Amino acid sequence: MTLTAILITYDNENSIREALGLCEAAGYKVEKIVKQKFLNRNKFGIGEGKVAEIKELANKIKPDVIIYDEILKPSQNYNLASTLKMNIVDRESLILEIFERRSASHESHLQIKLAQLRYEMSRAKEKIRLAKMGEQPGFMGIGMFEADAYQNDIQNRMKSVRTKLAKSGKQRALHREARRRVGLKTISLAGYTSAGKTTLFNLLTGETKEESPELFTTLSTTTRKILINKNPILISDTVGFISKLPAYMVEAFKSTLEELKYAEVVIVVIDVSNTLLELSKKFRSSLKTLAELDVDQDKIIYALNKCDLVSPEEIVKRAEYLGLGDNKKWIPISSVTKENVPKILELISKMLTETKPYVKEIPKKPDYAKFYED
Ligand SMILES: Nc1nc2c(ncn2[C@@H]2O[C@H](COP(=O)(O)OP(=O)(O)OP(=O)(O)O)[C@@H](O)[C@H]2O)c(=O)[nH]1
Ligand SMILES: [Mg+2]
Repeated sequence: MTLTAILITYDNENSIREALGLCEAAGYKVEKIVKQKFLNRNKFGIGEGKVAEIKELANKIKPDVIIYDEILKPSQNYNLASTLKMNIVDRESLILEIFERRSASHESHLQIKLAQLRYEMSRAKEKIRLAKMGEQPGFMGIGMFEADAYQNDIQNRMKSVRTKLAKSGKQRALHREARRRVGLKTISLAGYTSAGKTTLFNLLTGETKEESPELFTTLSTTTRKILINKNPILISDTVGFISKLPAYMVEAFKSTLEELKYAEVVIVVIDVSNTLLELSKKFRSSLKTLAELDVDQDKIIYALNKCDLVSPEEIVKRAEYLGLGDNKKWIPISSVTKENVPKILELISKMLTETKPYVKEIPKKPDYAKFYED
């Protein structure tokens, strides 16, 4: 059964499109879109007048939930939910819902579990704080002792998930080390969700991994061996980025995204068919995430993918707009028509001969463990 929703989002085409994509990926049917210039107001996120309007709308449409395309503070969520008498799903929990629906591997299950527990924890802390200040009646109808027990329980569950994740991180490190020993180099595909990473991956490897216009199609890293100029190379496909993703979600996905840090070459796949505004927003967001993951700028190649949809002159303009103009490491490609794919392989090959395999001693206390500490 499909759940229905009223979507509250920003008043511009790109935000609306992305929000609709997220709703669809999470399995909601949007009955009505409410557009707002500001979603960061104090009490409800939106103005009080608008809340009244939405209440009326909700009475008429009777959706299952209200989707709010911003990260709401727990107090704002509470205020909206209690005034509208409806379940509010903010951007953060919407993304969590998608990840939960899509996750297939054991590791991504764990990562999502950790992200959910962190989400629950931040809400619990805020609820308890408000209950202490007397601003909210009780804590889910239970007393302070139970509230403490509840927090401890979340903490314990987080600890157990972290231990399991650290274990799989360790496993990955061992695999990397083994690959390094036999001199295998790795290239990784990264970029905003729906840029075409998996389509390029499938083209290069002959794989048939799922590619789709839906957001977050890929949620776990896949690695395959290919030959470039007769040299065996490993190539991996990774989970896509998205803007306004809370830092702890990047944290939760660190052990799979970590592959990017250790890869000799990172191909940042960009959907060049996006509008300029969208293009720069996604580009900035991707660079920010790569920086958070400690990925060295020098080993990045930019693949301006979907060049079959844009004229060559326009592509040059867009590359300049992104500040890539003088950078020699960008190439327009199409993973569908295969245009310039041999060219990008050549560039990769050249970079690989110039780089030494990423050498890193395994530290005594593995550094990936720190990602899962509080
Ligand atoms: N026209 C055109 N479409 C493309 C190209 N590359 C990918 N696509 C389409 O773009 C959509 C997204 O492609 P995916 O490969 O699933 O994108 P992704 O980056 O792996 O996305 P996530 O796994 O969600 O992060 C699909 O519908 C592809 O068919 C291209 O070069 N040209
Ligand atoms: Mg993909």
